[in-house]
Amino acid sequence: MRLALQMAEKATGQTGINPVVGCVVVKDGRIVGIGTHLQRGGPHAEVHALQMAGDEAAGATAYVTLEPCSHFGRTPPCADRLVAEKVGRVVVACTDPNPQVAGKGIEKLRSHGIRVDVGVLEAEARAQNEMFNKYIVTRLPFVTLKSATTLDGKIASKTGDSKWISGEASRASVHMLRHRHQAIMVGVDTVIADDPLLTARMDAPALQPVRLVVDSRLRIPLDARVVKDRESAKTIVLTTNQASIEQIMRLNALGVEVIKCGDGPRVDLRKAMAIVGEREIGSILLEGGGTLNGAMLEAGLVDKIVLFLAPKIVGGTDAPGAFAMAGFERMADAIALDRVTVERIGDDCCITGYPRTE
Ligand code: AOF
Ligand code: ZN
Repeated sequence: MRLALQMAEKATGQTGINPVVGCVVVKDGRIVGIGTHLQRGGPHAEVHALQMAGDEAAGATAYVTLEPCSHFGRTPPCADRLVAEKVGRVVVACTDPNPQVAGKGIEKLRSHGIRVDVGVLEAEARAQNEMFNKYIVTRLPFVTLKSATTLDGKIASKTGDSKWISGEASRASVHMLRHRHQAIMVGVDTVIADDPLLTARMDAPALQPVRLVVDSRLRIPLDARVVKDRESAKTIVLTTNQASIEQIMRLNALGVEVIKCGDGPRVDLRKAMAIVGEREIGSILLEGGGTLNGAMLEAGLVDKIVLFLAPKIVGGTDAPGAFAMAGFERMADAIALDRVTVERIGDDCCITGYPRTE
């Protein structure tokens, strides 16, 4: 199961809204087949592994990180395939939250007399598909808020200088984070101030997430890099019904899609998430700045926070922070994080956690 999890982990970012899944088939103490779901529309992990196992699958044990599916999706049900191959036993890490499956895969296997054990390395398996787990039941994207701040919580100096807060190792891991999400989201002020390219840049070629820019009044410069660069990734601007038709047409002519999210003066972020979800974007890396971070957090739309804390102090009362919000009067009301982990990356400290929702 550990091997199956490791194989699945490597496919993170490349399966779209689908989960990552690994499968290892073992017969008489030998591994006879291994497989990973590599791409949406492609074979599921079990099919790859059973293909490799061939005749050896009969009577073997299949270790799968996710409950085998029971439905006809882009591919036939894996449960049927496991039955047809006469696999003797199936060990499952966790059940599939997809309402089309949700226990039915396990039931189907058992009804054919196959022994099924569930819950091996369950927590790891569930965490590995945290983005899929949210999307498949809510149709809303899983949002990871990423920021890099100084020890005093600033994302720029008082003059707006923001290059470079975190160290090289942290910046490299941000590119991996981008690779692992289907979209990157920023506010238009970030585009105006930093003119970022918003691509994933790694040693090996990376997958390029869709670029989402939240821009209520369509202030995005037509010569911004996210507009001019049409090759690396698609750019979508999220705006309001008040946006000027002329500006929308100018952006469209440059290959930028513009989506209206609500009638108010600001983008309705909840609506925006629903629209993005409808387009089968199941995960977003939110890279701010402070105003958008704060608004997303206040709206309860942030699922996870990844904060790189750099060991430096820039000061400046007016220097911007990572979360611009009205703020709470009492510390007891502050947004607290659960399941916090701390990792040292170069000289920086990377803090990860999940905003408490209750
Ligand atoms: C498995 N093994 O390797 C995967 C599963 O896109 P489709 O039509 O192929 O189906 C995707 C759904 O199937 C997905 O939502 C999830 O419930 C399940 N994924 N199941 O048995 C796999 N990737
Ligand atoms: Zn399947």
